[in-house]
Amino acid sequence: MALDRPVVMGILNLTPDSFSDGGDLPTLERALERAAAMVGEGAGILDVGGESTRPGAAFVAEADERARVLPFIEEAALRFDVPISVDTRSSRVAREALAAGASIVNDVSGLAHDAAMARVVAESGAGVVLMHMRGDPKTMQERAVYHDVAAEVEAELTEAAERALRAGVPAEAIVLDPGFGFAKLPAHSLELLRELGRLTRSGFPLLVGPSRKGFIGTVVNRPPKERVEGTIAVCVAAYLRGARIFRVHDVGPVSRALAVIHASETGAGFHAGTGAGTA
Ligand code: HH2
Repeated sequence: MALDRPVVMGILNLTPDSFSDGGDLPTLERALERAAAMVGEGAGILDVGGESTRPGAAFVAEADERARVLPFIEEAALRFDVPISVDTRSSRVAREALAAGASIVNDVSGLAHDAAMARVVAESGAGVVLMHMRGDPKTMQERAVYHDVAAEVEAELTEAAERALRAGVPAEAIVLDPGFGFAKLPAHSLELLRELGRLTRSGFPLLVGPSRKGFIGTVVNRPPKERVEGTIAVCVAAYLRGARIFRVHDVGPVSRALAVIHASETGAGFHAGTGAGTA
């Protein structure tokens, strides 16, 4: 996937227990309204999930996950002209989501959780986001031990990409993600952000998902919904270090921040005279 401009991926958590927005979208109608608002504010991808993967999150039965995401995907695929990504570790949920209209699988386990996932992705021709983590959401923080976090994340993401390629996923379908907050202490996420440029050496596009996360909270000392400025700061820094896809809740503010830094870096997307003022 060659990306010459930043793409914002809007988060739709259809879960009761996500760390920042659990229970915010209790009905299909509310979720579709939120999705429409996100597309209107510049989302280039909608990422829908039915399982919270925050540290310590409870296991979700596959039937519940399917019931949460499939009706939304069927309807959203008809209404919106942007790709839909399904945030799942389950190959069955992924297969059904792709049949319902999704075209990207966002697997926070990097194809390690479900042995059939790589094949489902390869056979469907879907895009795939391979995120770095260790273990599963219940135990991952115990495994947040690194000598050189960027080098270890790079090596483990390379293994995930090799798993995908061996299963027949084409290289152009693969996107890598350092997994901020997954099996990482706040200091690890901040160091990864500083060293993010090292992860572009693989040649795969880079996605980041810092939205409202705890490593931002430890710096600004604010609850999740008041971490938008911190999220923007991380996205802009990540953009400058080569990230091109940004998974966030606050689509409008992040899209506008990225439009400015992208215009400054490339001259693209500059509409002279359309600003509210000239000061
Ligand atoms: N973070 C979360 C979930 N999915 N996917 C990718 N690719 N990258 C991420 O950083 C990422 C992700 C966790 O955040 P959120 O969806 O807001 O919360 P929860 O897992 O509690 O639903």
